[in-house]
Amino acid sequence: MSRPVAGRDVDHDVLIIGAGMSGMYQLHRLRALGLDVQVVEAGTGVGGTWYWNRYPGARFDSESYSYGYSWSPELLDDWDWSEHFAAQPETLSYLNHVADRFDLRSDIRFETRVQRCTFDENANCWIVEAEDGYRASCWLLITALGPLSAPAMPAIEGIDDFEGEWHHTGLWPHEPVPMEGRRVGIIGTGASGVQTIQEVAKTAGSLTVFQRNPNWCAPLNNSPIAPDEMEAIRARYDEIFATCRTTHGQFLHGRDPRSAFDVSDEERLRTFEELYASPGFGIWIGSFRDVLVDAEANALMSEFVASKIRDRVDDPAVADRLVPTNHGFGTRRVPMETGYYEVYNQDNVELIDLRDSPIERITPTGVQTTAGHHELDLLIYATGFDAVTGSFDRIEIRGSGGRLLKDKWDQDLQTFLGVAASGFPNLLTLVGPQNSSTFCNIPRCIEDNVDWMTELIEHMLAEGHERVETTAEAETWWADLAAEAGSMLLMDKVVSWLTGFNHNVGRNKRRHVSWAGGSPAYREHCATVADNGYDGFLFDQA
Ligand code: NA7
Repeated sequence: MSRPVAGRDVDHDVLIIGAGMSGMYQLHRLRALGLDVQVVEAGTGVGGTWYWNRYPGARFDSESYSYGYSWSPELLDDWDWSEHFAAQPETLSYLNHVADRFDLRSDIRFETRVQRCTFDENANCWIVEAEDGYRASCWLLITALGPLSAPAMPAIEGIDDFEGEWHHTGLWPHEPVPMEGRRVGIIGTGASGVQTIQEVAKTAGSLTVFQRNPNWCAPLNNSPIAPDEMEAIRARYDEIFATCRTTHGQFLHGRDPRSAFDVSDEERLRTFEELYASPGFGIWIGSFRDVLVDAEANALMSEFVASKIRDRVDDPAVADRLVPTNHGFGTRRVPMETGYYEVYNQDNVELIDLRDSPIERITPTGVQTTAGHHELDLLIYATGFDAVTGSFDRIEIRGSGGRLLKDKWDQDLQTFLGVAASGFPNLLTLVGPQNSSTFCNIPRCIEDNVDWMTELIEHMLAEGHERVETTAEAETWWADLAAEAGSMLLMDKVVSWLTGFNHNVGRNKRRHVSWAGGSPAYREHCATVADNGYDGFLFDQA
């Protein structure tokens, strides 16, 4: 039993929900302050996204060495990445290694799915209850739920009728799922679908891809890292992380300062070709400065990528279906691929365009579209997530006066810096809504958030504060700023999870779920708030 402030009688000083990358690091930081910290985690192991998303082909789109934690020189010293963009099993091994190296597991309770969190106004603490009967009180409650951790099934009739095997990519089983010789169907062609399709197509007897809207995909250009190259990378870690801090989304790719119209047609084409041949997200976020904000510049880039798709797909009619027409390049999340378009040249792969023939229903033996029935042995749902707020909604979180967080956010999604919500004292949300993390090389933004949160808690301990809460004014200010920052981007007008949509779960209008103003600006706002005595927060005021 710990008593951090004023002899408070609680089970733990801090309880963290989630043992993914943010929960793990937050645990490490707060333990170092001498606090009693308990993490609860629904899974049987650490890793969050990398624990759940075990689908075939899952891997980084960030350079591996820009993705790992930066806070321990020892960890940087003893971990070697084998590829520039590591596959999921390697990342999960890395996170298990971190858990072992820093003895994190001793403070993590696994297989604990939190059901309810209730703020006790009189005792100034949170009561956390889980499905298995676990119940604990804590002074501070920190959510480390991840922005993409509530998998969403499609709203299609007959979904429970299918008698074959089926899986959602975000809830993939731990045991291998055989593909050889089987009739496999997949619904969804976002980042997860694309990675799955290019892998499954290698061995499936047949693969039927049900595509509603094509996305603009670009080559990952992955390669192995030889031991001497890893040594050279290790020697540059300071420089690598310093570079990340300067870019909009903390990736290693900074934007080209030129306009697409500053250069000749030849020079523009040469630049596009170079980006297309270079590894990682450069093609998305390292292009001319106006490509993601100016429709005409964007059209040039889209035209270039469309020509690449047409070059790579043999059948022009199939290529046509793979070229997006309802949004420009980079205005939705760009799935990174390795041989994705060539998959459609294989005899065992068929592309079904759901815009021509929508799915009518799932049947016991397959998928019925308006054009015909597809018999399947295995059906894969790569249909994404109830992004950003979905993982909060699954928990009954009740703040002051018993108000439900879901109701508050359904009514009006407002947070202060993405880390706090008014009416919810002593609740801190790591990488929460309107945080910079969804537009980020996420571990970099996680570290910023955790470090900032840790300083806030240190401040509370130093000042003897028992209670912290943001104000309605502060969150309105931040939500307005987030809306304004997003409005500059072409993607602001496009329907995707980044703009808060998901028709499967009834999210049918624009929501500002993220901070699109860039990581450096986000960090600056956070620093200013702290420098001004945590302006925007009230301490010890009920
Ligand atoms: P996404 O990017 O949300 O993609 C989901 C895909 O599923 C997308 O192609 C959707 O088509 C499709 N979808 C969803 N519902 C349906 C229904 N009802 N019928 C047909 N097709 C459907 O999720 P991902 O998991 O790929 O990626 C999420 C993030 O994880 C990604 O951005 C990375 O950052 C990691 P739509 O485009 O809506 O027509």
